[in-house]
Amino acid sequence: MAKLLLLILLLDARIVVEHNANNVARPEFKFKNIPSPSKIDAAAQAKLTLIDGNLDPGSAALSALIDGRLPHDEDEPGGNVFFNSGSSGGRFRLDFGNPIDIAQINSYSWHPNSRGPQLYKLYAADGSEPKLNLDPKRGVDPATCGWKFIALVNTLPERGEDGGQYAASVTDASGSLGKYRYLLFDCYVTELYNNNGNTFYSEIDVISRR
Ligand SMILES: [Ca+2]
Ligand SMILES: [Ca+2]
Repeated sequence: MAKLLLLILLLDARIVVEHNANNVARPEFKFKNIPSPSKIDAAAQAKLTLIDGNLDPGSAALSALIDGRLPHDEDEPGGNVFFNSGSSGGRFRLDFGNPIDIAQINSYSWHPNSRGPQLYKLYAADGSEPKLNLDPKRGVDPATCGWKFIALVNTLPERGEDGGQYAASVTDASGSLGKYRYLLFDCYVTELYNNNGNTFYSEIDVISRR
């Protein structure tokens, strides 16, 4: 019975993606249904830790993911967080200090071409899981060490231009994704043709349930 319930919860995770093409993307990050990035969401108070991979020398500090600040134009490395050029991405963790009831997880990115789209796996843990490994490196499936898989977020277009501004929103039909202390982002490159496939992440918001 517990397994069946878990399966239903997994199926209920909903992922909505919105895209502002290069010619209409503005620093305000406005989207039709996904809210603009927030300065006062639950992630703003979280502790951020790099688990695996290296940030690019041109990247902002990891804290730029939750600082509520946004890049002013479409190619502003210092206003975004991105993994090292030529690398295959990496992992980072958010810690809220205590489990919080999470309604929505939103990620925002902006770049005129291959660094625009997002591709990551999202995991969560409440801290009580037996044998929870808080720092699973690449090669270790987080789902095998206490983490619950929440969603695969993929904003890559099937065809056409991939640049612009992206917002991805993960929610659950029940109104809550669950009560979690930790989130793990496992970030991948969006293309393999050159070294520029690591996304320019501008902000990550976590909205707690009211
Ligand atoms: Ca924020
Ligand atoms: Ca930011």
